[in-house]
Amino acid sequence: MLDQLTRPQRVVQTAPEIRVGISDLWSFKTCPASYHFRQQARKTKQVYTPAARPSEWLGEIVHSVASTPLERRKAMLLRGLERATQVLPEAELAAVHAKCLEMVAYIDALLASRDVRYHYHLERLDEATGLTLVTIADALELGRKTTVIEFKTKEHRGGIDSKAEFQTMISAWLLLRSSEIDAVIRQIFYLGSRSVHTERLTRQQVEQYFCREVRPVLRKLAKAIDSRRNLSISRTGSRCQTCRYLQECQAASQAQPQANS
Ligand code: SF4
Ligand SMILES: [Mn+2]
Repeated sequence: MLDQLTRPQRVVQTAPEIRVGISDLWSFKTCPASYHFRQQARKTKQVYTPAARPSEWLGEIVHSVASTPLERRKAMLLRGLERATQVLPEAELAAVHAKCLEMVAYIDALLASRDVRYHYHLERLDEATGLTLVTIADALELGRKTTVIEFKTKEHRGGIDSKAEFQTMISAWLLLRSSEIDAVIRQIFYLGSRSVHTERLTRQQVEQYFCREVRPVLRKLAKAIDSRRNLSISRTGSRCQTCRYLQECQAASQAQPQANS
């Protein structure tokens, strides 16, 4: 008994919280190496500059301008275009400018009479894997019909693309886990084609999707982080053409010892 009382207490080490953004998770799901490069870029505080692709600039500028209060929008738009000047030719810059104004006007028209908060932060620990999921929804309408709103600058008609599906299901899961509501509406504004996908998701649908599509990826990621392995697996494919880590990835593969050499 005395021995028990006098024995030094074991210090319980609690593992540091691991926060995973939805885009990080998507990146790990599609190509673990891109997840790894993303983390590296974050650690070294590397500022990401979109490549010479007008579509990337358009996405970045539309998202920032739409969520800025009216009086500061012009400055925000100019700042985005100024950054783009370094890599985009003038004609493409003008097209980004025009399309951005058009897309933001479309978002405004759709959201004019709705009580919406932009850049809405959501997060929650997933007890099953010990990872904390974090995201910022493009916009959120609270109230009786809680709606997760996602802007996509691309063209898309009919249904929903797989990335938007993944993103919005996780946002819905985070919302449902933190509230009593029994359903969430998701709306994807495909700005390039001026089409809107609207769908009501019940708690059961969201839970089922999460268990089937999200938790297995979280488990794999938790294991990979824990063992410090499998984070360099590169899944080459058509996605490499638009991958922002293409240069780093090519450099890393050249540095790998070649078999039979
Ligand atoms: S370039 Fe391709 S293989 Fe390399 S990280 Fe990007 S997506 Fe993965
Ligand atoms: Mn978006």
